[in-house]
Amino acid sequence: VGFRREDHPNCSSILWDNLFRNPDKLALIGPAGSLTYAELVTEAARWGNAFIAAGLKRGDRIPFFLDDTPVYPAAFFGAVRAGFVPVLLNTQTTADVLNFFLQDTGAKIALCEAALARRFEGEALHGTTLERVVIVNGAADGEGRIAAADFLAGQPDTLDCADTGPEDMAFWMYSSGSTGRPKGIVHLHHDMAYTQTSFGKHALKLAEDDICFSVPKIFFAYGFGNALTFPFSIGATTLLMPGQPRPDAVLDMIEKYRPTVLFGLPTLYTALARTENVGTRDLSSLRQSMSAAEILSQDIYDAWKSLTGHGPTEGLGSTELLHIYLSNSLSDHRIGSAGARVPGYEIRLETPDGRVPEPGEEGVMFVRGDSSAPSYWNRSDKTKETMRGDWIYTGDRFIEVDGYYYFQGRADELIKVSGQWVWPLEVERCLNEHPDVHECAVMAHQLEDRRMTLRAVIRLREGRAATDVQSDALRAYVKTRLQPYKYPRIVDYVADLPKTGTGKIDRQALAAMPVR
Ligand code: 3SK
Repeated sequence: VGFRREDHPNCSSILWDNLFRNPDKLALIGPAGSLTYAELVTEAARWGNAFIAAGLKRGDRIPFFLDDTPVYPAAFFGAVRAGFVPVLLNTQTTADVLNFFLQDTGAKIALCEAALARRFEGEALHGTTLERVVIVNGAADGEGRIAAADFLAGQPDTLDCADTGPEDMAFWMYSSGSTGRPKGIVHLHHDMAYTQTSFGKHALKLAEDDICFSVPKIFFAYGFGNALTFPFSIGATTLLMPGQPRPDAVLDMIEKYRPTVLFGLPTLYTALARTENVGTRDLSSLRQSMSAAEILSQDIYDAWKSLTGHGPTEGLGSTELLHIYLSNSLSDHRIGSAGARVPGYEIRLETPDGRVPEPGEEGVMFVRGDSSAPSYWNRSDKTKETMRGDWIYTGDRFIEVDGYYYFQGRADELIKVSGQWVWPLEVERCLNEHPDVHECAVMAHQLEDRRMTLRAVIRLREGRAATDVQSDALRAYVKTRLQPYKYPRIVDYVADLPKTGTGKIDRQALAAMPVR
């Protein structure tokens, strides 16, 4: 893709280059405020200078426990330009995991959203090296806390770039990981620019007059690219929405700020498409919608298309690769496929016995591309499992047809029920097609006698009753569409499926929920 690492010694140039290109253009808009590129660069410079003045050393980590407001890009770009390493934390993190993050990063200073400040004390701070918490978008209370306005007071509004190189550590994100403790994923200074050269340029094709609206938050690699890397790389505008992205609030934002490109997950499109009176909302500003991270069903694709005139373009990425490496093209959607290889990435499928799959046979996916994280922080065991030479082992099983890849589930998900093998994902997809099902998750469940069985957790559509008759009807539906032994033995109902901070179905939380 014509990418030269040496051209990207510090990722802050993605923002700073706009000073020469279009200083008066709006870089960001939203309920928390608007800034032109010149104003955003000034803010970023003040943050960088404040971190230097606080005594941080090159490579020191700075945890960000922040919502999506103008402070996020300002503090991020200021920190990386000054040679520090922001660590983008999921704001739904519980105190025990937050404590692990703070210990793992060895941070002296962290940034915390005022509205989340109560979560950033007590158990979360116990035994950490933290000396100061900068409270953002609100007042500071208590020892060791300082309000951002005081932290930034008197700081110069220009900032020299630290003497970093393309291979230096730039920022981290933590994997949410389905099991075990999260892993710190280390990204380098050239990685952001690589995602722009690959996905941004070849798949997304933004123009300078685009307004990007990423409902997934900046701390999630998908949101980070959508809200910062891609719009700033070409001088477009990003719309930042703080707070809970409730469907009505997202629709209000679209009507008020008129974004041209929407980024979401299938759960968002499902919720939006099923919002009462959505047909009366003005979605005419949207010319394109992207979906990633989970599989998009045909009915949601169709529903979104009838509302906006276009179906969501589906892709798949990972935090290890920083952004998307498989994508449908904007003009050719293969529904049910995560897409084709994005230019700049190589894809390889491997069968369990190490072969290239025969046509129609599935294999586990490996991906290679220059935005891949070289390692997990302090986890040589996990680094060896995932980073295999230049290749990243994804653990996702796919079948390839005509260059398009179809997700078959995780490599470690196969379970034996009544002596026969079942992939839970196949059952989940089947149940999702039932007209009474709004959303569902199907997973393995271990019975008291240690046998494995299949459990479905279902949110029914409005007005459908969670009765034994309904459960029997759903089981019968699966039995007639798949091999009969694949029906879910346990059917549980919930008012809403729990979601991770990144908007995916929280399967760990579901597994911990008592069975009815
Ligand atoms: O889950 C995904 O598909 C994804 C996409 C882009 C960046 C990061 C992730 C995890």
